[in-house]
Amino acid sequence: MKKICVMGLGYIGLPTSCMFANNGFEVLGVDIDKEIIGKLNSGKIHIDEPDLEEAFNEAIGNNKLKASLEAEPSDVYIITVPTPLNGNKAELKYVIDASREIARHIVRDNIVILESTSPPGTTEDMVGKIIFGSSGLKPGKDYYLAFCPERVLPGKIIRELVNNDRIIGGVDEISGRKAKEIYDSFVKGDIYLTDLKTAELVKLVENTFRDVNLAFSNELSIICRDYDIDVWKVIELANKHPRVNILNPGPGVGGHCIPIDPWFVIQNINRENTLIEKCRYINDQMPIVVTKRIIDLVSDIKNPKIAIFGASYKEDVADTRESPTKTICAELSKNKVNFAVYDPIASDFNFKLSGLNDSVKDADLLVLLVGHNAFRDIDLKEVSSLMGKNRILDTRNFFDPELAEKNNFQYYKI
Ligand code: SAJ
Repeated sequence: MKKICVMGLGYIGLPTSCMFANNGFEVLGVDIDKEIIGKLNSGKIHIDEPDLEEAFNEAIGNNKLKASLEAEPSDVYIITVPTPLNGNKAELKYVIDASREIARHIVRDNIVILESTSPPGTTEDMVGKIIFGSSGLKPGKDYYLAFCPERVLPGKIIRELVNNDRIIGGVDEISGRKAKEIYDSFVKGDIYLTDLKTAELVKLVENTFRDVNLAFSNELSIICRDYDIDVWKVIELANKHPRVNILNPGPGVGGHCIPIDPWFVIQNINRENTLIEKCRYINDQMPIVVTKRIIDLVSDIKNPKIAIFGASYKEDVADTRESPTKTICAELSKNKVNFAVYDPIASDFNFKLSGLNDSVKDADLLVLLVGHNAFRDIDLKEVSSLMGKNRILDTRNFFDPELAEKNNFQYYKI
């Protein structure tokens, strides 16, 4: 049996640790956060994700997973630390720290795998060099080095960890094959082998492709307003073409991957006016565009109140990081517009969260920013009876316009 040390116990590291622990490995999860380590070792998880608790309980129950502040000698080291955006560049300090920690323990024939999303070149030029600098061990010669990015969708992490295809880049062919053997323990999808830099760019390109598509649909939503045409109808009909697949416009692009990874693609190349950069700006503008629309829709009301539905970055997840709602709330505050936010799932939001009734009481405009399934059960009749003016701005094409109008709402969408 092999021992795996997983560095970083966040959204990817913890579920990945559980999968390895439940599929034949002894796993030590390492994190710098004392609170997280204490919580995990007392049998509780700090991440809200379907099926994760069951997987974690199995791993802990079988004594296959432990959490610690420090790494230990292991056969395999996997780095799953965050690589956030700093300015418009990747902040790699956590990758550097994790590599240094691994360098303290690594011996010949170990396997080191970077999973954290990183600019091309990071695995070899940063992880490989740090480990060589401290241990004198060369990747491909003395130990195996690979990059194996995650591709899972928050809300479906466990299912997608098992079923998605994966890409692995190796510093050499055998490193790729060694890493594949490890993931083959639980991955049912196909695993494709390539070189390090290609694998690093593939990960970034996947999210950049989505960002560019989203920028297109968001720009379309603005153009359609100029023409006074329903953007949702345009996209629905255009998507009937067998080779067209436009995503849905919305109040902005959130999360900690799609708005960030495109910057990693262009950060180290000397090019101006890239499509990728323009798309980033278009998507980042959307919360401002939506705020202007909100203010416009209540411009006839003295001291209007806005009820905002949805604080998380997308539907049916609790995560509020990089959520468009945050920017919209900040803009409304700046413009001294009174608002209340209702979200039945979200946690850790920068602005106060209210209950359903408090949020809509005396509100003049209900703005739906996130299409949580839980909102489907809302009784629009009751909501309209509590509101001042009955207006809805639906940024996700979520409500049935006929039903909204039947319940005395003036219904607007983006
Ligand atoms: N969004 C729209 N319209 C859409 C789809 C999404 O406005 O039609 C918005 C969402 O509301 C959200 C943002 O885009 O604010 C991002 O959501 P998402 O569901 O597109 O992506 P993430 O960030 O939850 O997960 C992505 C996934 N990447 C791709 O689909 C290419 C996931 O597979 C990756 O593993 C993940 O990034 C990651 O960790 O990199």
